[in-house]
Amino acid sequence: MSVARLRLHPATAVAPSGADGWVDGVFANPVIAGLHPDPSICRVGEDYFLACSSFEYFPAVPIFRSRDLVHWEQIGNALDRPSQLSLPPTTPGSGGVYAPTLRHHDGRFWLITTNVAPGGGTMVFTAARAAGPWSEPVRVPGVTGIDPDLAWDDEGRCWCTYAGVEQVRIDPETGRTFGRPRRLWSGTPGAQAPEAPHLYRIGGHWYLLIAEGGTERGHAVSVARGPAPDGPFEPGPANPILSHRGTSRPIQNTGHADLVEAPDGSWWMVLLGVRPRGGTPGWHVLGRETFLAPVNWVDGWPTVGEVAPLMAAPAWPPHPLPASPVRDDFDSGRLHVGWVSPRSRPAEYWSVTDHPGWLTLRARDPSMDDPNVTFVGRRQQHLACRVRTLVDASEGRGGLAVRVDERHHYEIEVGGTEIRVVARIGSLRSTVATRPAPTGPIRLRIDVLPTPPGDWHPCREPDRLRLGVEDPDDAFQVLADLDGRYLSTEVAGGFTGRLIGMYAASGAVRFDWFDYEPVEPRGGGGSQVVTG
Ligand code: 6LW
Repeated sequence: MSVARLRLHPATAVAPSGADGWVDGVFANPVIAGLHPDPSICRVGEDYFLACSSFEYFPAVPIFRSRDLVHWEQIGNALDRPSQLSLPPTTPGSGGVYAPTLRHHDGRFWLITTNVAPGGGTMVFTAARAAGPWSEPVRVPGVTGIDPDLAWDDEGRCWCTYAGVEQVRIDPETGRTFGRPRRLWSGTPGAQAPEAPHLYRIGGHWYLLIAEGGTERGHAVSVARGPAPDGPFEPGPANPILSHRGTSRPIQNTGHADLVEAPDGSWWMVLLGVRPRGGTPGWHVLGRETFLAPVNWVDGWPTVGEVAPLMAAPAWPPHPLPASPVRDDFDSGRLHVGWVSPRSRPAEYWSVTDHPGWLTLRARDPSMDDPNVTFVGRRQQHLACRVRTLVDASEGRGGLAVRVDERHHYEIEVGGTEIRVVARIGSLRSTVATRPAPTGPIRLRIDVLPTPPGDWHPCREPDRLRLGVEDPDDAFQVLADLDGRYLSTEVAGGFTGRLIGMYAASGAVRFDWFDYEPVEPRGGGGSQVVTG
């Protein structure tokens, strides 16, 4: 690895500017920001496809496409019909759908994943197009571990390798398993949680890439190789090939990786990482995100250097995407693929056609504390952002919420004659501010403001959330200014991050539009450009 200090224009000293994460030969990490962990990638011709975990959210398993590995567009969700996935109200936060593997084989896309919710298990789905429609699930009851992988050998036999690390041969068309699962490799002696295996045939070897050390600060990627898909496997000489443990690097918890070869023969790794902020122990608020790093081969083993916020771009030209629009006007007659809801989103509880041009939400459970609250949200994907909505609560009660799970959320809501800010932190619930509500639709707003890195103190919060209303003259009236650490993974626990969205807690609540506006350069801090 070599580290070069690029002479960046002062305005771009933190990261390439604007929505484009690739400027002047430098790309910005993460490449898919916000709650998008456990990335799995495959390439078909010139296109790359990627899938992520989605936990208790529905629709599940977001699918992305890219032409250049840096710019990713969400093209669907693999599990977007209730017949494919059931997440009952007993599904806890961070339960549900874990780490998928996405592959293209024999002219079809294959996806294998685990629903850890009651009644779930290992499931295989197929699709002619990655955008869907995806098939109904084929259940694989003989695979009882998380993080299943699919790999085919030259005889067309399919090997399913999963956390532990164990392996069993399966028929992915029927879900039948052949023989008993076998322990393949336990990773580095002493390291916890050997998981996230991916098996590849590269050259004359079969490589087994795994994560180990747990998905927290000790997370790491290690590799082994052998002559056949079922081993025996010899650990790599330089394991772990990637870990940021014990470093002060801005990206932490690096692990759970997958490899892909580009058409030019270069190799790349997608992996999860987090961006902790604030004092000690550091709080990450966006969940585990997807990062990209170049892979070099040394003596037949893959190696990876530091995964940095700014890295030397691939050798091919960028394929940028149009910037995401700030506003969703709810005018298209359907919901964008990025909108998700906890556990389920029954058709009778939401509509963009009842009141054309408005999203109407009908209450189920009565508050954001409840598993089946009617909440439609999107991932918070930027450390600094501004979110606004125009809400008509004349027939109900609801508003704008930032949610990690049922026990960790802040919201500003309108109901009756009052606007109120509610904070739920663990078992504590408090109305922290109230104000009389004017008549007619009201503009609610939440600003997320990260603490500047220079403002360090051992107890400094990662960010602050300001919740309030916009007056007719656009002035922002802040009702509450809350510490963001309580909506972080380090406080809430689990595997997810923040969602921001709209909810109805009673009656019918209508939203004319929803704005999500990043107010920062990308890249998450750091001015060094790292090359592979
Ligand atoms: C996933 C496991 C992990 O199944 O976290 O970071 C679990 N790695 O591999 C949930 O995402």
